[in-house]
Amino acid sequence: MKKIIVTGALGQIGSELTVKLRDIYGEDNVLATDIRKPEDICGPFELLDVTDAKKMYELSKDFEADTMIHMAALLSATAEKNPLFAWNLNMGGLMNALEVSRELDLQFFTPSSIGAFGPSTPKDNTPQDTLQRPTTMYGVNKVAGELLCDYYFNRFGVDTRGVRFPGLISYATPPGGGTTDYAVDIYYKAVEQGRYTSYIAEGTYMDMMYMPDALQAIVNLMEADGSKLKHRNAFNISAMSFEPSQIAAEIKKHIPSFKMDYTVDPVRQAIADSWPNAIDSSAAVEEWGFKADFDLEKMTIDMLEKLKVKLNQKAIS
Ligand code: AKB
Repeated sequence: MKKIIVTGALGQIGSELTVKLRDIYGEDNVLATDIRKPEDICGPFELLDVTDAKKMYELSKDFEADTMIHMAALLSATAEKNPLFAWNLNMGGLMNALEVSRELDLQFFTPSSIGAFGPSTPKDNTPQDTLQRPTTMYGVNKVAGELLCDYYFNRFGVDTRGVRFPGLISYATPPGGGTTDYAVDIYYKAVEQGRYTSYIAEGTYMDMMYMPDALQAIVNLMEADGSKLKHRNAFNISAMSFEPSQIAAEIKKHIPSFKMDYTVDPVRQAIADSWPNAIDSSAAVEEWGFKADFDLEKMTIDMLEKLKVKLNQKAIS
């Protein structure tokens, strides 16, 4: 990766990934693009609607990109509200990005998700290669995306790579429209109000990861020796699996007065129930050395410290 175009660069992952890539490869070597303008522009930025194939091609060519990191997509809960729009954006954007990568010979990354699994998938220690019959539009998009990326590698030799991300947790940019977002909101509300109402029911386990580990995983996979990759586009990766009362208990260690109750949202609960409890990341470990530094305990310490500063507030204790 030397000259990288990033789509969805103002999103939850894109905003932090762009900063990390610029630190590693140089500010002028990373072109950030998004459908809206950033509040402060620092570094190369262009407006891009990923359904506009011509503009995506022109921006990539003019920038002399050698890598495309395609992040623009709707997350699970938003996609469920407007499935047709999700299909058009998630699949249309991906097809355009793959085509541009084929035409300009770009290395390519796009994320899949634990959402690519469904209720018939084994729930615990979910294997790398297993049944994938998701019941959400987001999941349908992710499975189709994994297959398309494999197709572009096998058929056209495009160097496509990807991971199945779990829920990602970060203090920097809030997520929007995901099912796992409760695990981000809970930290904000703990610091701001000392209490949280969870829309996910007690006992619902999902895989999660702290953002620094997710960003490092993208860099490591893209830098990995391609000849060693057997599962190019859909590596299971996870750092931890927990359910709401466990994250609440961890927060309570630092904010003893913290309280949590539940008002379950049936739509997001149904999505969560269709996903695995805990996936097996061993293929990623074996093929390109995936590792995560943050567990629930370490992540909670960091999140609360950083949010206290960000929200300019003494944490409630
Ligand atoms: C979501 O909840 O939609 C995402 C994901 C797990 O892909 N965070």
